[in-house]
Amino acid sequence: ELQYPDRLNAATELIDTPVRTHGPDLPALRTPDGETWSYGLLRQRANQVAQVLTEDLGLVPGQRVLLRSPNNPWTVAAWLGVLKAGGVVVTTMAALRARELAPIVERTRPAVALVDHRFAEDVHEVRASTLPALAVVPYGGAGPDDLTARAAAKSGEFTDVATAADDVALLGPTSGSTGIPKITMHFHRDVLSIDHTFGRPLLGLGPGDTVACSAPLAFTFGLGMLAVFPLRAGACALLTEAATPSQLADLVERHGVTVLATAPTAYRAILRSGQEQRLAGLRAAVSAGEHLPQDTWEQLRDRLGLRVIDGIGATELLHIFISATGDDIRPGATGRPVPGYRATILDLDGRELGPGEPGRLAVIGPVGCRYLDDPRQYDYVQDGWNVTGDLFHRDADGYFYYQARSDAMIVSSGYNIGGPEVEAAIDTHPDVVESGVVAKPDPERGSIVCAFVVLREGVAGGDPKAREIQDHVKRILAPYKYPREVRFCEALPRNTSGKLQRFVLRRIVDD
Ligand code: 3SK
Repeated sequence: ELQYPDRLNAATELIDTPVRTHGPDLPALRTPDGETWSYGLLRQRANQVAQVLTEDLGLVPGQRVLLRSPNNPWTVAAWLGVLKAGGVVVTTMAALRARELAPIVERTRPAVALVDHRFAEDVHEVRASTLPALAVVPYGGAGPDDLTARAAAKSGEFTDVATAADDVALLGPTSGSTGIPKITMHFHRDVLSIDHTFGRPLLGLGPGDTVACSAPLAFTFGLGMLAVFPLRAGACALLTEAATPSQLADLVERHGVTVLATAPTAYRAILRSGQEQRLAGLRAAVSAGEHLPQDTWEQLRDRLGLRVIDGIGATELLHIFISATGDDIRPGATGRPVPGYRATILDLDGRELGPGEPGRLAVIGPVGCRYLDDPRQYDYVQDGWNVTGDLFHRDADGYFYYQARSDAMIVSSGYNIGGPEVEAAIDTHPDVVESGVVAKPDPERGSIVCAFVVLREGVAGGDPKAREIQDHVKRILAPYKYPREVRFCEALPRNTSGKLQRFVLRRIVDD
């Protein structure tokens, strides 16, 4: 069992302890355009952010700070600075639109928002409509109010707030299948525990490693891979705002990346475009966010000798809880519970099922699901088990095999997309009567969002209308959620009580 002292600030452990252990000069963060932040510089900037928050903005421990930015060094400094000041980070992806941010702001009520200046407009819009008291501080731009200018005026000396190990450090929104975000709460000790359960035992990073990851720092997969694991190990994270598969291959080749973490979609695209030799410098590769097909795993092994570490995690549990590495990998299986976790398969009545019997994956370990004030807590945590919403079976040796998602969630290129959220966006188009959205299997992305749309009488379907609806969705939701396929139909299949029969739509797309 993991033991932590009663008083623990995760930021102290992530940046001050490494500076003490390795000295200030090791590179902590790099960017593709040649910027390098040493551990010493990252510590100084994180301290300066903590000073700005407490001295200029009056932040007190326990208050929340919203972060919104693509992956860059100031985002890591801001993240650490909030924790140092005893604040609670509310992470949001830069891709979110105002209407997606609004419920997050409304539910978490941050005191301050630290926002990459290029993404400030939506935050100002949400502030005006939802939380006028929110102090919005841009960064990365010019002017005396920019966080970087304010930070430059500070000494860089700060005594981290002595938070309790189980004070909340992080509020991580996750889009539920309904589109109403659930806000997961994670403690300071949770942030460190993912290194004990996954980072250290499965990746074994050290000062010689450079890690790249396509996921945003705002997604806990990216937070672990680009901040928690490398910083705990004295390794370096390569932070990139652009992470298409070919850009990732380029980064690995040109920047000496030794560990890559991305979704299966990217590995498949790299293989399909014949660029896999550009990954030859990797000593480890991690795949998460969606199911890794066995043939993708085998192609990377056969063409490159790379045995990809597959894993399944959840924002609710902060990081990966089932995975395998090295000789423990059993092709076709996601793996076994990582150290500190137990897993089982439950039937619909909560009874444990035996080997070979498919059912609901349930796990228990050092991090558990805690939603902020949300009755959906009781769906996720049942009899102490975290019931993840995935269908798996296990074999007699305790390896777990993915079968399907069991709810209305669509997993596309590693992103979780709530079907009902996309439907609600499509339905705001003036020509749309109603819509039903399901996952369509896709060789590239695992699944794509496929929308069945009923148009107003007299309105013609066809490609131009489909494109118009796609553009409409991109304007109101993060663009990765738009329906890549739009099909027009006369009516949607519904049961006698009017509930959309998604399984009928799924059957149509599967045919
Ligand atoms: O989707 C996943 O598998 C995942 C992995 C790590 C952290 C968070 C998530 C949702």
